[in-house]
Parts: sequence; structure tokens; C-alpha cells
Amino acid sequence: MYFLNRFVLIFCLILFKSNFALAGDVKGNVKYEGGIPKMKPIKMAADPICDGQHAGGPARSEWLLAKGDGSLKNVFVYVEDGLNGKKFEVPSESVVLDQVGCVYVPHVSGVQVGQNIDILNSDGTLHNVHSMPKNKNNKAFNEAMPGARKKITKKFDDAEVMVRMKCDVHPWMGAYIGVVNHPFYAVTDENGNFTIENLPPGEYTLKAWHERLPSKTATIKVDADGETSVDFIMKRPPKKE
Ligand SMILES: [Cu+2]
Repeated sequence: MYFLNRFVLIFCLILFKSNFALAGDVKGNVKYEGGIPKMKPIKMAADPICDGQHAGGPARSEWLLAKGDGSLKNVFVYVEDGLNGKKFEVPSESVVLDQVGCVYVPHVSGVQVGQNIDILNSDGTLHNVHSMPKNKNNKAFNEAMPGARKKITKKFDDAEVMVRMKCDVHPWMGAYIGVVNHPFYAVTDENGNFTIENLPPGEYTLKAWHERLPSKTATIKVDADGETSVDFIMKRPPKKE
């Protein structure tokens, strides 16, 4: 009896472990190669409520955030190909896009098709949230959010990388949302790092998108248990002759 119990226990442990080992993580880093432009201060004087919220100095544009060593923030990295139409559950928690000091936070984010996006207004001023999808299956929305309107919830019906968001009141406000039909995406942090977790074993095309730089792709192989590493280098397009 004792041995039988032990056997069952070991069997269960193997089953338990394999359940968690049937997927791998993809980790990587994105670097920018080239002269790093200076992000200019945004002139918010048109709306003193916006301006008043940047005590540490004026907000700056965010279209290319690279550190001295090239580490590039705000790159949207996602599985472009290889999932072969597999369906994935839509997370019940919302993705959040906030408006803070008349700047979208975060500047780049991702969401699954059908997943709720809570668009918040942390400012006591009027914003007008305007999505600009190009995919006809995604309906554009254009909604006023007066200072007292603190939250609206939206979603997208089809995959689209990327959907641009803008504010019709503050022309400098812009954000990008990557809409994908799976959970395998990430946005690089200030060190250019990203992690995509729990990818089923297989071969995939991974794509790195940046708002001003040409996209890059890589073919990766993910094993059932372990970590795959992939780095990208992004450059400006060559100047036209
Ligand atoms: Cu605004």
C-alpha cells in the first residue's frame, strides 16, 4: 500500500510539473542604433491645467526614447505568426490607458481583441479620446471626457498593430495600442527589455514595432521548458537619394 501511494504521489508530481513546463518564455532586448534625438519639451501653455501638473519640468515628447547605450523603450514586440489560428481566452481584467497631465500613460500598450480598455481621465480638464483604427472591423470612437468624466471603457473587435489614439483638444497627445488576438506580446521598458511568457512550444515569427523606426522580425523556436532569447537592433531608414 505504501509503495502504491508513493507511486501515485510521484505520478501526480510529474503531471503537475509537466502542466507548467509545456510553455517557454521569450526574453530579449531592443537597441536603437543611430544618433539619439533630443525629445523636445511640449508647449502646454494653451491649457494651464495640463502645464500645472508637471512640477519636475515640462513634459517632453516620447517618439524615440533611447538611453545612451541605445536601449529603446516603447517597442511593441509580439508574435506575428506561428499560432495557427489557436484561440486564447480574453482576459477579464482591463488594460488601462490614463490621461495624466495631458499625456497618455502608457504611451505604447497592448490589448487582446475583445478585452476591455479602461480609459481614465486623471486630469481635471476636458479631453477628447479619439481612436484612429485603419482596420474596417474596428470602429473608431471619438468621445469627450470632461474633467468630471473619469472613465470610459472601450474594446477593439479585430487585430490591428497599431491603433493610434489622439486627443482632439490637445494636439500633442498621442498613444499607440497594439491589438492582437493572443496574449503573447510585450512592450520594452526603459532598458529596452521585454518578456513574453508561456508561449507553447513551436516556431514563431516575432515582430518588433516602433512608431518611427522600420519594424524588425525574427524567427524563434520555443522549447517546452526553458527560455528563448532574442535581441533586436532598430535603425532609422536610409535617407532617400
Ligand atoms: Cu486631451
